[in-house]
Amino acid sequence: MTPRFIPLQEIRGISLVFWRDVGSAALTVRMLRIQPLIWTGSYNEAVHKAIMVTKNLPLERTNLLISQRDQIFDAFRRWGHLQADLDPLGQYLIPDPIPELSFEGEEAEEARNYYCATIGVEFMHIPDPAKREWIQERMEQAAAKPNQLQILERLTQADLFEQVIQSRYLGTKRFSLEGVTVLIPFLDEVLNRAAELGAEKSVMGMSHRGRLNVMANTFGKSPADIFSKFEDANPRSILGGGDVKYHVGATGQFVTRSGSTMGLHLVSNPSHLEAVDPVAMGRARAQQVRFGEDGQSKVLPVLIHGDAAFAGQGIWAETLGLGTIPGYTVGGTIQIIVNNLIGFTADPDEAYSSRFSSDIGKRLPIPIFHVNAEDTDAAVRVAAMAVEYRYTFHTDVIIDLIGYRRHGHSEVDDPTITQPLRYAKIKNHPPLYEFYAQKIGADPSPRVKELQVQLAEAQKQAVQMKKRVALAKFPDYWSNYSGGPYKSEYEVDTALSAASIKEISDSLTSYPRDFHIHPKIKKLLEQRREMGRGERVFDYGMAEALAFGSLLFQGTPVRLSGQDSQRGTFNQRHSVLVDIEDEQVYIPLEHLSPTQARFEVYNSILSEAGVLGFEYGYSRDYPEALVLWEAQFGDFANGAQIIIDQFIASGEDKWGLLSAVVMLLPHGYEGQGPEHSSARLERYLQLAAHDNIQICQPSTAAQYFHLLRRQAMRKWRKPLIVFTPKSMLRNPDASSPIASFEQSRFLNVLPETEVQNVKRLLLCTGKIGHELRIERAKRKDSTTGIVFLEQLYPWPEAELAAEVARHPEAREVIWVQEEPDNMGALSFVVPRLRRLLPDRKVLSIKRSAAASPATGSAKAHDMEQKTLISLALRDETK
Ligand SMILES: Cc1ncc(C[n+]2csc(CCOP(=O)(O)OP(=O)(O)O)c2C)c(N)n1
Repeated sequence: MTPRFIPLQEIRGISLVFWRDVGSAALTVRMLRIQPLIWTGSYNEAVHKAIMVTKNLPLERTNLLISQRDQIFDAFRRWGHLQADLDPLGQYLIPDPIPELSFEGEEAEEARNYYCATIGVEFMHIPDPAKREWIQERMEQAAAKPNQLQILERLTQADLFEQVIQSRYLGTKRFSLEGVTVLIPFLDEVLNRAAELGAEKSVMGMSHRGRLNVMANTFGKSPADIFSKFEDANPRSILGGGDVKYHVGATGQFVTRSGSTMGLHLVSNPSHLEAVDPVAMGRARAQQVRFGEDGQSKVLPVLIHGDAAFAGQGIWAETLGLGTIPGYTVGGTIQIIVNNLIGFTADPDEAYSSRFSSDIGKRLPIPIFHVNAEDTDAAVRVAAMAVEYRYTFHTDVIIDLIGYRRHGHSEVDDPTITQPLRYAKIKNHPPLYEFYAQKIGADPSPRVKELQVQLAEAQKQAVQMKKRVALAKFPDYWSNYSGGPYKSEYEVDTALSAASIKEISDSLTSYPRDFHIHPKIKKLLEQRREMGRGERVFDYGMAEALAFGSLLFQGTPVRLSGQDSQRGTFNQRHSVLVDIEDEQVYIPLEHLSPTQARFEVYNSILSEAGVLGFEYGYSRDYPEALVLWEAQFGDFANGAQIIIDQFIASGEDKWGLLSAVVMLLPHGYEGQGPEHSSARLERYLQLAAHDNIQICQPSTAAQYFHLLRRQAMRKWRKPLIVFTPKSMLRNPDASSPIASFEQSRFLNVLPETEVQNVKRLLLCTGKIGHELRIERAKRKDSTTGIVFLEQLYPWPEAELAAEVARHPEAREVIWVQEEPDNMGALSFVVPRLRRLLPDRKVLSIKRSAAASPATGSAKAHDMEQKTLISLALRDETK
């Protein structure tokens, strides 16, 4: 028989031919008189090899032979997941007809068993052959039998927990895990395997679905505690504060199968789906840094998602993008989709534009395992594989546990209204523990009875628990810090001696002898050195470097990230020097002294929500560090609004959790258009209550220096929102002499110092104050006082009252702002001034109300600004 010659594909003149074995390939070669390249590896490798060899070979007569077994397996590795049995109810993920898989025979059967059973794996998009082979090898072998009795026990616990709540608290929201209770034995295997590979802790982020179940069954929280939340035992203790039971965080201990314990932390989570992802990652990273070199092995991050949220939420896409970026990597996260094939009432085809909810994950070279959540043994097998993969290759792994949802979205919803057929089917579908017991031939009923008794007992205890269960206990590294209301005892001396300033400045303006510095940076460093010696006034860039340097010297780590933060958007920072001959970098702040603390500065990915969430998370587990996030322009921070609203502003109120994260928001009206003018001060002021955050706008370089040092050095841990300058960065009016660093501290109010006989008092914050001063000098105005409000929140009432009292003749106190009437600090400040100064006339000057913060025309801006300033400096204010 003449072998047929069927080129599968042509690559640069090479025919790729799949053949059953090398012997018959050789025969073909002889018969067709071609000059072959024989290759029996996988299809991908053959293609790769073909491309490589064509560089050196005469092309027309070159052919490549691959065995048919490889061809078959290759097709199943590539497409098998599309024919896998993944949907327990068989409604949505119906196996697709795939022509590439229409093989028959023994080899096809074998491949089908590996790739089209209850595990479907997507991994052929990973370019690294070592990673593909790793998965291939594990998929193409018989599965080991797990401890099935133990698994049955865990499934029974998980299902019974939900059933008991369902019967005791009918119609109360809990977001049952039923339909995907496989999560509990799955997590067991993840944690056990991770512990075997060196993990001592796991930081987990998850949303509502199954959260209470995980708290009870994975974290070991007592069911009585959890049930007491259903009793809502002591509402008076949390009037106006606290959070719902399925959002609060938890700490716990997991006892591994070898008897060791692993610390678990479940990150507090707002309702906003996926918002917790970057926060959990930042927390994990901070904990890894605390461990030192081995940190990535010691702390395993796990994120648990819903299928609709995984596909839909942008913040998750941003977080996924942090994967292997040096400043943010956590060495791989186990990403679990608790996939019930529904999002509230939306079906998968309404929730995602692709077959799988997980498809966004394919943008990264990471594996995605889909598992039928009714094959618990398969899920446990995948759990072990996923963790081993993470520990081998240090990347994320996605596991899509595909099940169903037994009840409505919450237990108050009736799902038969929107998915009647589905829920008719689910009604008669046995719970997973029953299904599993049947599979392994065990009788679960005695254990079911026992658990029912235990859980009923726990519920009785819960009814009697009158006290509200205490909020999270902080780790020891929080013991030196406080939250709550501001107290004057939190003030600290932030001045530095001239000798220290010189010493620090000298090191942060030095670089190795053989470093080829850019001429502009050379000059900048020379000038900074002069500043440090008191020979030149300090600008903001140097004030910030000095603040960082002094803190590092004192042992306070500093971590700054944001887009282009190494250089600084306004060319002001230059924290990383680049050698102009070989692009090697040198970071002076890392070379201050052998005992200094860790300095990190990163150019972040182009994300706001993801990166700010990460830094907030980092600050939660590194209270000793100064952790800063910088927006490129302050306006862009609204891309991170969820993190600001749900964590930074309200985390302490809802969860009792503190953070001293710093947000640097470039702000100021300079004619750069609607999106490069305002950092939306009004938004932060609206979020301010109960001393939850600090909102400041330092108007001089020294004020900025003292503010940063105050934030790091005081024991009071509160987020700090700083409105930072742009044009004022190098402006002499905002520069400071060395003396301002040697004495004093951050002043919440900068008093009027030049004018003695003040008749009108202008009150403002930031750049406009300097512009008013310049214009006042031009006009030789000797009766208008200008006072800067440097801290807007907590409202510095006493300092302000004292300053106004120094100007008894000033009958008018006028708030001047660049922003339109409906923006800026006006609606926050003016009512407070009126209450504080009942015997003075309180007025305001601002742009007229507008829908966008600023004009798009630089000339229109100039005209507006002139009008604003001249209105402020005239008497006829209305
Ligand atoms: C950002 C955000 N948008 C909308 C909601 C309202 N919401 C709560 S749960 C839910 C459906 C979530 O579906 P899925 O992610 O599949 O998780 P499941 O509840 O099915 O486990 C929606 C839309 C929310 N909590 N957060």
